Amino acid sequence: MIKKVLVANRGEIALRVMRSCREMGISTVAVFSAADRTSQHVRYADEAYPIGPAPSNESYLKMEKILEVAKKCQADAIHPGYGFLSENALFSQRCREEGIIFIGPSPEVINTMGDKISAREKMVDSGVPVVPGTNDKLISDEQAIKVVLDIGLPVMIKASAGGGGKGMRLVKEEKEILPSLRGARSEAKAAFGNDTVYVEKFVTNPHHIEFQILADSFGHVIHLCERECSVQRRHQKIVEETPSPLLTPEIREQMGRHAVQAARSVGYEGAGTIEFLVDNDLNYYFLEMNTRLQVEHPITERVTGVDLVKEQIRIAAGEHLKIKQSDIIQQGHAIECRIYAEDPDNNFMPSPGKIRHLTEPLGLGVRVDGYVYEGYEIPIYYDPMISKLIVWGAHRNEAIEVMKRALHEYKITGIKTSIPFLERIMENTDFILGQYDTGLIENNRDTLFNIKVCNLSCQDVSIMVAYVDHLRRRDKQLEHPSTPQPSESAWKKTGRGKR
Ligand code: MV4
Repeated sequence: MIKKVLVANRGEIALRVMRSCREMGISTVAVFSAADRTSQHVRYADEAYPIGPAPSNESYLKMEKILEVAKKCQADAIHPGYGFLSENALFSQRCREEGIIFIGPSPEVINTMGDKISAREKMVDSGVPVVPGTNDKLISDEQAIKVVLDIGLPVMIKASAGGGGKGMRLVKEEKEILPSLRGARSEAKAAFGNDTVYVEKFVTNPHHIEFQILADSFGHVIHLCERECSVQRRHQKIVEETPSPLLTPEIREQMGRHAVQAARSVGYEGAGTIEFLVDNDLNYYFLEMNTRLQVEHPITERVTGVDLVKEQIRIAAGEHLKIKQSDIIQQGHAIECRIYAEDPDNNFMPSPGKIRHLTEPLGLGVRVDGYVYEGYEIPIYYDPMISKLIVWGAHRNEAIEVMKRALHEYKITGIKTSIPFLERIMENTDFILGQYDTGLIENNRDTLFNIKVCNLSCQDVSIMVAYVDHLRRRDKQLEHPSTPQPSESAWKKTGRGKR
């Protein structure tokens, strides 16, 4: 039985987890850094304890401090949320040693999936398609060149300890192999303290499509269909939707079976995500597994009706999964927009500060998972995501209309937010047609990064250009009165000059 849960996180996800706890009659414990004394998760919890200074490596990443609080307040379990300690095998291990339930998978599974080479190996063994590439790490320069040329250019060199794009290099030409190898290794060494790298064939213009799975401790594994996460910028997801406009029912079923197979092959327990790269011919390949609850989980909840946090808690408490695969049907269409405290027209610079005014959207089909309130000061120490706007419609076009309406209602002043950028995505033709891949933002720079200094029409601009031309001609005439004017002034053509 789980009667008390410590939530080892902050922001919207801490609140999200506590809401499900409350509905289950489970009491909640918040932990907070010095920067989060006035944060919502502290107010919402039944108990709250300080765990250290603002920087996360002195607070939310301090395993022993968090375990000490959990023991002192007699929490039965710890929910890690996402980020921070959520995919830390040592933390899962330490919880086990202290007799506290870690709401997530075992340290063994986290380790296997955290190492991309061993994850690939497991998938190959269990018949889940992986991107053509090496099953072993690269050793010498000579071997690396041979392996790359065997696979055939272009390839990607990736860090085995990586994920999320760090320590990754695209290699298009033979002469780039060794410099890219060195670059990937040194980046991986700096980021993960491990310079092991491997090679995969490069998949051009891929989609990023992931499958949600749930697995109990009795070997019962189901999937809750996919999330289309191809709207990304610098490996950061911006918009997610389900169902994916790309998939057919047949491919969805096949991918779902492979996702279940992937989870089963490692003895997975809890909620997890299998990421796939999908090309335009609907070939799909296992990319990596995320052994945590994900930011974008609400769109899956919206179309399947399953509360993923409740299921995580029940599985961790040793209950049998009551949902069968045949219970899972995608109803309608859900879209999530991530709202960041960033200035989209200034290279997405973080925009921390005090929330002056806040009006959140409401109404049919709208869910906001957030944590900020009027007068709240967003700390600079953590991720700048302030909320997630999740909408539902009976079909995709309706969901887009609900999203546009909800973004229009959303008013946040005092800081810059990504809302105007999200509104432009909702107006983008490729997005509206559902014909996009991971290149969407890059391919639509002109319209998405419409950096306006002021409201000028083409007519206004032509008048300004003509007037400047007129002034230049007049000055020339004053300096050299005898010079004949070559042609009619553009100013006259606009109809503003002397006739
Ligand atoms: C790839 C790829 C193409 N081919 N692997 C980026 C993040 C990391 N998790 C894996 N990534 C990619 N791996 C092969 N063999 C293209 C990407 C990629 C990408 C993947 C998903 C979503 C957005 C992306 C943006 C750029 C590159």
